[in-house]
Amino acid sequence: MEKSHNSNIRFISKLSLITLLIFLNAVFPVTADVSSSPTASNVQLSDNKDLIPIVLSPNPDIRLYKNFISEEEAKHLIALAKSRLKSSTVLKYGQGVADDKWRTSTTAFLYKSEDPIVKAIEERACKLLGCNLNYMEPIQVVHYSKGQRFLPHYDYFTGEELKYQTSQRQHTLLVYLNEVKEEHGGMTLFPKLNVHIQPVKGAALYFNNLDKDGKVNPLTLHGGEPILADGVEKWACNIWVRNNVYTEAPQK
Ligand SMILES: O=C(O)CCC(=O)C(=O)O
Repeated sequence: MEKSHNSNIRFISKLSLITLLIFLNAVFPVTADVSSSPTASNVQLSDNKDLIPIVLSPNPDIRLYKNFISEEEAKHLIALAKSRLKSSTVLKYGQGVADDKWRTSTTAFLYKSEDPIVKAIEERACKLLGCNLNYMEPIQVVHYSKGQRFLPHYDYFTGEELKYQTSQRQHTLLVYLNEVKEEHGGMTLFPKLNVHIQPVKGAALYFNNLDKDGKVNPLTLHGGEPILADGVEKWACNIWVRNNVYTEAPQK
């Protein structure tokens, strides 16, 4: 009882704004149009997972789903990624380039449905998001060690970068593959909303990068805070779903 109470506290920032949002959400259920987002109620997935959203923000639509993947699945993704890690990149003229002013982590690109576990995770994400598998980019695993971080940025494409894409990134599902203690940093931060999420193994952070009219939502600005201690790691994976069929090679 005490343990689960503490873990809930870790999920949700102690800051008053979040507390207020959660309170308001409980008292006045969110009425925002979420037609292009996963359903706001519990989702029963085909593999019998019952995912219960914790709503962190109605606009942009940000939710946390505990136990999106199992411990074994998290271990498997980390094992696949370990030998493939390279400096993480950001997009410049349609190409992924390393830029340590912004992003100092490492990334491993998985292949689409490369094995049954990866395929099961992709299909679970599709079921949750109500999307077609061919709208999804290949999963990218990210790894941070001490001092590594990703400054606040958008997942959607803007300005020049749009020219190099045939679709926009609509849904982000950031799945935490290990737990990072609060005192060790590594939070995902939405600075315009004052929302912080501490990584908890197996949990998936969902947010919709587009608003209900399909326009990009600047409130989705987010980043990964630095890891603060020697020997501490953060592992996560990005599952991005486009607003149309994904045709490009994986880039960022
Ligand atoms: O590491 C995080 O918490 C955020 C990662 C992120 O924003 C990204 O990889 O695009």
